[in-house]
Amino acid sequence: MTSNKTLSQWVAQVARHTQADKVHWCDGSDAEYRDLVKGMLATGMLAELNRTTHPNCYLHRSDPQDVARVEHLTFICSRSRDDAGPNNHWMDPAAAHAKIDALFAGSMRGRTLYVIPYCMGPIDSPLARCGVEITDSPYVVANMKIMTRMGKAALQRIEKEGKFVKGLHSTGDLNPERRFIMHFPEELSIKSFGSGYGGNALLGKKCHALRIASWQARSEGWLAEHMLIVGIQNPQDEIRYVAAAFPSACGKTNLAMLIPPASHQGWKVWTVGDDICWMHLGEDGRLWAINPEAGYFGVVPGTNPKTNKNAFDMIRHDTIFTNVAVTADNQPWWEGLKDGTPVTDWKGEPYKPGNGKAAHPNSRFTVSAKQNPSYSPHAEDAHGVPISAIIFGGRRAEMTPLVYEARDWTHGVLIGAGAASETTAAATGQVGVVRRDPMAMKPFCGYNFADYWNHWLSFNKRSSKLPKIFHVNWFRQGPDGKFLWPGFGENLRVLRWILDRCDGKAQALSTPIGFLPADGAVDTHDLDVSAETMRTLLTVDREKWQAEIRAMQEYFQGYGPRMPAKLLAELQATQTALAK
Ligand code: OXD
Ligand code: MN
Repeated sequence: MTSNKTLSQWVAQVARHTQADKVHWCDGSDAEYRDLVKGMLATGMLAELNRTTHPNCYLHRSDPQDVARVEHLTFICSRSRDDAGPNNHWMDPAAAHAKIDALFAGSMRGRTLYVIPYCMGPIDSPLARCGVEITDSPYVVANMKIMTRMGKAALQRIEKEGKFVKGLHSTGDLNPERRFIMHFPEELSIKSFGSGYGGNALLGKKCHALRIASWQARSEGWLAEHMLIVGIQNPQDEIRYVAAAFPSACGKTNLAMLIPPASHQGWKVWTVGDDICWMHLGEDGRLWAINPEAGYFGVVPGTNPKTNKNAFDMIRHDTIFTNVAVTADNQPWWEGLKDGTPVTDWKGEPYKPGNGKAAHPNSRFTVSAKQNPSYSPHAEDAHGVPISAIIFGGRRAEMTPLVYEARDWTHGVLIGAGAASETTAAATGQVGVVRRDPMAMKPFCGYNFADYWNHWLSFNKRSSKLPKIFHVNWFRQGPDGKFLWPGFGENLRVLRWILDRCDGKAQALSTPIGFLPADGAVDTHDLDVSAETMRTLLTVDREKWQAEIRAMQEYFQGYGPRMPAKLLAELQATQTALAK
């Protein structure tokens, strides 16, 4: 099936070990996708949704114990424990292989083994990287078809380059006791067992494009980040690109598809990516970004024509829904959808109001990026798009201002490294707890954060044309628990301030934590937010920030001697300024 010996031998060895019934090499064609869907409809793995309102849309209900990423079962298996760092769970590679290989033994008996060659990034891009996922889940194959450039063209590229990331996946018996997501960065390989859920099972996404790619990126001098990429076009038709890192389920997809409010005639937003961004230094010294993915695996709840009309329209056809509820006429339904009434919940049981959510809070849509009305005509550019600003963000009910700007690159790296956010339903565990989530990469950095920050800092020596760095927080709440900032389309006002700062135009005040917009510098015309609320959103509470700096110091101590001295000095400078 392939001229690449490593690949054919690996497939044969896995087929023997897992005792798969059949081997299917995926060609990535639409006909193959249709056959897979047909097969899954027959076994009940998929259910067809209302053909008239949602043509070619299907519902998958995952095992109720398998609905999110499992960070506690995710391991980086580097030879040295210190290379994985305190930010990762670590296992010795030989022990990890032995443990997981025992689970794979015979696990595909009675099943088809699918071989999925895929390319992360535009197929002709020198910045793209290829992989092959072996899986026994047709649901994974269908999702990978939407999320990556999969099939023939990817296999041809692999045969030409001879190098690919190996990903082995089996759903096993979905027993959480026998579930592991293991990464072997030195071998460029991944083994995932016991889960069929997105981030654990679609190995091109978090496992390859972030954990393995971040490791590769460090050794090759680029950055693999948990960031959206968006183009902002002003009324003069100039387009500027920003990359923004937010933890999971904090609105990356919404920001990437933002619809300018009525007050902003002539503005337009173009989506390049909604989740992952690979950035390389161009010959011109700027950072150029590609989106390695070809589709979106987005959080459904909250999507409606007001919050994200582009997403709402885009998921009305040719979409796989996972763990949403359904209405009496078989339409998908989720919390935050203004119309319709759920009759069956995400587990497939009759929905009883007052008995929990109808759709799972981490229910998802899988859809091709090409269905997005704001899909950028430059999303397939082989060299990527130039980034003017990098934005870090988190979900913080208190303290963190709406927006602030780093003094310089090193300070920007500190802002990213010190970022924290309230946890969400995207991973199993408690929701709403503040945890440090540097660069929104806590669950995704494939190596020691201290080395990762050093890698970020090193770009300063390589270019004088790096993007400016900012931090935003859309989630500040008042004493009544209501959000102070309207968010969604209105976030364009903040993006405008950011881009104006990049052009040296907008007014800012220097504060101990960085530059904050001067009074009136964020345009609030036609916006129902009082001047007093704006002041609350844009002040630095020194006492709270002093406590925050102490929390960062404590966190950084956990990285011991590998911690970059430059970041500690920058933190010290902030602390001194706050004490004045
Ligand atoms: C995702 C996540 O699925 O971050 O994008 O969990
Ligand atoms: Mn994500």
